[in-house]
Amino acid sequence: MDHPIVRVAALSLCLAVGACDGKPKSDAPPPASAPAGAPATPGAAATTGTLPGLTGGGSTTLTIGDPNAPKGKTGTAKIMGHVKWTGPAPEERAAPVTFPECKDRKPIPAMKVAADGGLANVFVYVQSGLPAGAYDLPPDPVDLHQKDCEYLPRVFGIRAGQPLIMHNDDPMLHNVHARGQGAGMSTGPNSFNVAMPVQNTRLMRKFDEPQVAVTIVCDVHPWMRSYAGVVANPFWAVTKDDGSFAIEGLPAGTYTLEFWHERQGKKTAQVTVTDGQAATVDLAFAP
Ligand SMILES: [Cu+2]
Repeated sequence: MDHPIVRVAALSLCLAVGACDGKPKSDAPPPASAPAGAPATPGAAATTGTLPGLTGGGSTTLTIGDPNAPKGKTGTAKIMGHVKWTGPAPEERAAPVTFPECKDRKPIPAMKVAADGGLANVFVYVQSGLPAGAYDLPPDPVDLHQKDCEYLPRVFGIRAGQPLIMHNDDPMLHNVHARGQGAGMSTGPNSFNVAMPVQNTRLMRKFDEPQVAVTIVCDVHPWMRSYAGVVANPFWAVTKDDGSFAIEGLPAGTYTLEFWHERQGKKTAQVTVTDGQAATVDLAFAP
């Protein structure tokens, strides 16, 4: 069983002896992200804990949620739709001419647009309208990989307080520099900066509070970007390559959805859903 706490313990040892063996773990990594609307795990609405043995910036002690808050409500309603880009086809980024260690890189464009205009990597979530309540954290961590000089995934959702496992799959130094929004971009909430010099090592962190989105950069390779939509409820999705998304398990209600894109900013839409029904919300970003 590959429990986060076990991995943190291994990391502590790793840091204590000053080096890691660099051998790949034989266990399979957990899914890259929890599916939207995944069943909640009882007993995790309020999470308090310490993360031993971790160095660098950011919080090591977290208290997430109100232990006395009612459980967050779920249901059988669904929201689905497509996000499109209506402007001209974006130009591809030029490959870097330096950094020979990154020759295998497959650049991930900021504007990932399908032939019909479908826009990928838009973070969609229920911003408001849910009944008061605290949602249990998903049982699994979220994984962020550094592979062939890119972060994977480019855009992901994570709950405040949910473990983020950062992997360096490359035989070179990367760092994971999370910049929370606000005055102290590199020191405030949701901010940390950890170096990962050794291949096949992992670190764990958590984000402190909901924020869409936290930018993650590598200070060694300036094109490397990932974006974390840090949310307080399980109702989020990232648009697929065709621009489609789906959020399931909602209680009936009227909600404000927010759509966030790294280049195009934010848009909101109102939607009303009823039990057992699917509502469709299509949205376009224009130049
Ligand atoms: Cu890097």
